[in-house]
Amino acid sequence: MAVGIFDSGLGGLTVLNAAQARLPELDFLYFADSAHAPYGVRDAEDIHQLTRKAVQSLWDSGCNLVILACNTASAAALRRMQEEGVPKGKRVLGVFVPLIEALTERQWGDNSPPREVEVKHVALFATPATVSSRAFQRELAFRAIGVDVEAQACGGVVDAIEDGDLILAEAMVRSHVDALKRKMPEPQAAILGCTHYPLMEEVFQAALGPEVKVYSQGDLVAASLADYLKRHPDMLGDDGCGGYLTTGDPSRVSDRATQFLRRQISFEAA
Ligand code: DGN
Repeated sequence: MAVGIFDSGLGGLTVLNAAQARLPELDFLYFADSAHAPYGVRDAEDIHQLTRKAVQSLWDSGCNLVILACNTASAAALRRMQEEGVPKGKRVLGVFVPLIEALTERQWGDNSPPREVEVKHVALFATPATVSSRAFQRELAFRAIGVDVEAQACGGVVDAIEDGDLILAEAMVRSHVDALKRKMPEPQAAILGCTHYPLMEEVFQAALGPEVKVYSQGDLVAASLADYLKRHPDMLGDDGCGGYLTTGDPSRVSDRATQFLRRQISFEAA
């Protein structure tokens, strides 16, 4: 009984961590496609193919439900995968919905017309692929009116985090926040639209200032997963067990993951 969590690399561990804290009785099977990370600079077709393959392998390992804990994959592949058809009894979900729900204070099933929300100026920080997909803007516009979104493509941050170079990652985050502020001097809220960025959340918050509300996905996705499983207990499946898989070098990926989560994580070859 394991829930599958997928990311191209380590970022999805921020979602896994929050999900494990909220649902300690569950097993999670984490899949990092480290051999092909980062996805954020790949084209949509490539991201779709890689994501499809990884999700299939999690389904084949007994996970009925797979969370794409990667905004880049959610933006480029989720809708297409769902349209192409998901095997009976299997499901794949992304990470946008809980964040948009929190920002617009509106439930997903609510199909009433878009309405005014409290925050008017929103900064979006994400990978180049997520920003150019405009997926966040689309989902927001579907539910809220009068929200001005300024996006900053944070090239390089994921690579620095994956390389374990947190000093470089911090410097990059500061410079991306400066660039955003030149375009939108007073954001009221900021979306961390990449699951790697919660590892840098304090740096984002410090650079943005205490008055900016920062939305990141770990806890929001975990709460939404708990709610989903309550409504769909069959999605837990009845075989498969938890663990950590990577298409990259397991010992290198384990070292990085252990460094980030500050607890021992051991990856095996996928
Ligand atoms: N963590 C991924 C995301 O949320 O978009 C980014 C990973 C990548 O490969 N760029």
